[in-house]
Amino acid sequence: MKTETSTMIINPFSLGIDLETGDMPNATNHLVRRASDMKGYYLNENALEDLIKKDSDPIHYEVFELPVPEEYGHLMYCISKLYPGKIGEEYFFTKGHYHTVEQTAEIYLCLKGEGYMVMKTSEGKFEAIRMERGQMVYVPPFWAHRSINTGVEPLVSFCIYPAEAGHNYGDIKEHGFPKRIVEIENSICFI
Ligand code: PAN
Ligand code: ZN
Repeated sequence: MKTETSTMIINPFSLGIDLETGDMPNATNHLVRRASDMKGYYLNENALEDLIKKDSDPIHYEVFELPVPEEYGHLMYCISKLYPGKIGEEYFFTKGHYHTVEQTAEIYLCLKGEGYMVMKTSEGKFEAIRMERGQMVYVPPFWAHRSINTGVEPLVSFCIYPAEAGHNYGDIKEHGFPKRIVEIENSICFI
């Protein structure tokens, strides 16, 4: 890990974020994940293929950021916007990841929508915390995390984490989380 002495000095700045919609007009980085980027993540592969064909590979979620140096001492921040919907019975979710620097935490402040943050550790612990407007979720160091939209509007969160954290998707792509969230007879169920 880099030390304080290698932290780049930059000028202070500010930017506007629409707290109702999550819009960040000055964002310069825009990460888009489409349905086709989610192959291998959902239980019902056929339902995902149908969605990709039927809706011309729709956007699944987006991340907006105005980046800072990815160094110890700086704080990265972004807006995460996860659209509503289901693949089969399973609610839309983000890929989910561990931070590459595992001893880095993250704060999610939910601005819009409703859902859950599911989290796990490599020792087998699992947690699911409800997300709704005004609710903050603290993801401690060492916890992999994925947000899941169980509502009918986009699930929008403002995220802050140490800028050197990095993203490690490998374990989640292969093993997922201990529980999935599905709709059964109009109820949200963990399976
Ligand atoms: C978030 C996530 C964002 C997209 O900014 O990166 O919600 O999810 P995936 O990265 O799992 O595709 C975050 O947790 N950053 O560390
Ligand atoms: Zn993260």
